[in-house]
Amino acid sequence: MFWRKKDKNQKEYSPKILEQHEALRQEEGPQGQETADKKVMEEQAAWIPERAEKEQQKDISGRTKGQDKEEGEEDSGSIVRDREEKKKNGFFGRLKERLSKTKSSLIGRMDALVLGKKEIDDDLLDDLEEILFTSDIGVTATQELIGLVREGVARKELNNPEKLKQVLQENIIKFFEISEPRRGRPGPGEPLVIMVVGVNGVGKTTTIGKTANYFKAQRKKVLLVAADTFRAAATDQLVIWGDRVGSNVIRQQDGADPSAVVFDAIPAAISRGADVVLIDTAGRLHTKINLMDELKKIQRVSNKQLTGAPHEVWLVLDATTGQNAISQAEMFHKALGITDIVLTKLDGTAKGGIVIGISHQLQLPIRFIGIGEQIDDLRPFNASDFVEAIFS
Ligand SMILES: Nc1nc2c(ncn2[C@@H]2O[C@H](COP(=O)(O)OP(=O)(O)OP(=O)(O)O)[C@@H](O)[C@H]2O)c(=O)[nH]1
Ligand SMILES: [Mg+2]
Repeated sequence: MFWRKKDKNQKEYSPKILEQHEALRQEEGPQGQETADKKVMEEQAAWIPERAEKEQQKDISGRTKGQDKEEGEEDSGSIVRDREEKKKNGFFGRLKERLSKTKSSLIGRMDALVLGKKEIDDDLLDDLEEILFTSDIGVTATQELIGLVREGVARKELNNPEKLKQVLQENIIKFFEISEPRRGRPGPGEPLVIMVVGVNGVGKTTTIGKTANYFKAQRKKVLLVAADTFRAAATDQLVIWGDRVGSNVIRQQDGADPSAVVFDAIPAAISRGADVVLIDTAGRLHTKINLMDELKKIQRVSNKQLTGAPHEVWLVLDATTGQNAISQAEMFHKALGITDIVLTKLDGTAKGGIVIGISHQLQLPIRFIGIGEQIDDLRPFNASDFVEAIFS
């Protein structure tokens, strides 16, 4: 655990916490005073001056001040280079670098396979099938891709092994063209309520922190809801993110009913004029209560407090778990009706092909991908960029 609690008499306060609560006092008038004071004490308990000092050394992108270049970022150092171009290259370069293990697993082996080959024969197709399958693309997507290649070969449209990569690339991009899920939309003046689910440790809380930062950059007022009340310190972890991105966190004591937190949070979000509400949930319960039942209850309570909420249910999946992610996705989708997938930890895994398999098999969109632990290591998913980063 990287934070620790402090005793209630400590004198030091996080400037950000004080700033947020001053805003709360002003918003809610004298009645808000008591709540705000209580929240200052609670949040203060989770704040560590040493860590905050370290955070201050970092700018909002999570980089340490003075460190203007990230590992793998393509920056030739040329001063005259066009700024936009540099930004784009840096952005894409970083994506490419973070996906490098997937690239060498999939494309490295594919290049070795076609090297020196003059034609596409059955042996070559069998080997290609094995490469695709062992890159976690999944059985269905692999079979479809091989089927398309076989058809092209049979029709004599495809005979050059060198062209294989291009054909696969084009067809994989097509796999991502799926129909939009049935996401709800908030009414005028209502907040967009997003419930974030997934098994323990996949990166739900981190994704919420990064997403809050993403929405804040679009000038949205974001409210975080600590509905993982089962794991000790889960709320503290969310409060640290809230502090970092400047978003209030609605919380109750550990062990409280998660639905009760949501029951209070939604009217609070409406009265405070929040644009986006992100609900953090548990990945595993320490009680006999079934996780899916608990999550369904949160859905029901949300809908009771605001018709149509949660408007979106994001399933967070850890890419390093490979094929297991597909079975998790099926289970959550069946119980809760997932609207979007967030694939985390794509950095450092060779199993990035799972992105293709999951989206294709479940016909669900990949909304964001996580490519690291920093605040800006969450990217809206773009199929062409993703496929190009792997294939180029
Ligand atoms: N490398 C990498 N690590 C990540 C990414 N996303 C999350 N993590 C790390 O994964 C670990 C677990 O993340 P959490 O956000 O606590 O996961 P969670 O799903 O909320 O876990 P529970 O609350 O226990 O269910 C943390 O160490 C995160 O920093 C990512 O995209 N890349
Ligand atoms: Mg969590």
